[in-house]
Amino acid sequence: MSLPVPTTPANFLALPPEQSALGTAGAVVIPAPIDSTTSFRSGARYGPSAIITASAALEDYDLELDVDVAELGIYTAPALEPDVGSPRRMAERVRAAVAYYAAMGKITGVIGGDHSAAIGSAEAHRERHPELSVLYVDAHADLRDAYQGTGWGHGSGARRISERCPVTLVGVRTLAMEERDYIRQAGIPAFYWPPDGDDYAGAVVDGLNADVYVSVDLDALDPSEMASVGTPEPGGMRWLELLALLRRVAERRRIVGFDVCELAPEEGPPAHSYTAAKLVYKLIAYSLALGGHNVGFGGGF
Ligand SMILES: [Mn+2]
Repeated sequence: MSLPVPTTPANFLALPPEQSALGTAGAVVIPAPIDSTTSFRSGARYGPSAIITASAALEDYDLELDVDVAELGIYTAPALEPDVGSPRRMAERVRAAVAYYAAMGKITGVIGGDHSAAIGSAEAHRERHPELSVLYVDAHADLRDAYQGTGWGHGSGARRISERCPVTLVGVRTLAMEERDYIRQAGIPAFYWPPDGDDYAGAVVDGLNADVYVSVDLDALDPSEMASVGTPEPGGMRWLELLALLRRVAERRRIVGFDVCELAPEEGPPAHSYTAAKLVYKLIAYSLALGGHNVGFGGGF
């Protein structure tokens, strides 16, 4: 027997059991509260709980897509336990968790946590989709072979992924010379910010394969709209510019999984935790209601 009074479920979007059960969920949100590899301001370990708390305030109905996102079904997985002794073992832990839910046919969304979570998450999807493209949205290139003693930290995420499958960088506006050299040598497509063409999103999408994994470091956004990150970088993407890009990807390709990383809620205003939660919500809606995963919502968008 359940408690005979209204309650607020402690899951993503505060969904009742019928909309948050694993069996019927279209998407699984996987909290990864890790920040042992952050290099400047830490606190991303508090990101997943801040995102889930803020998500309770989101409307289930998405005005842009004319879709009730709650009806898509979102299961919130138990938070992964950090392995602070080894970023490499942590990457394997994330990979195994994402693989577990992806094998059920779910869209997986890892919520960080620092951006090292992208390594294992992208790898789980690459194993399922050999032709996977990774869209890596970040103010930084994350292409260092190793940084501060590990090659599996948040400064090396795109580098490790690029060794397994194609990576397209978007939003980058600061770079180490080592990273510049690697981009040239390995031929990594890098769409720097601000964009220099008229159709930034179109040019990005044209280079992606049919199945796409989307990895978002929230510092890709401008600090005016997203200050709650460990390494803020001025001159970034605006919220609506990021959404327009992600929507275009979802319309023209199939988003099979994603991560949203680096929310350090104590580094910025509470409003920015809400922004991070809304990005997770938007990625779920785009992934499931547009393009290759369209679950059959009638008309309207
Ligand atoms: Mn970054």
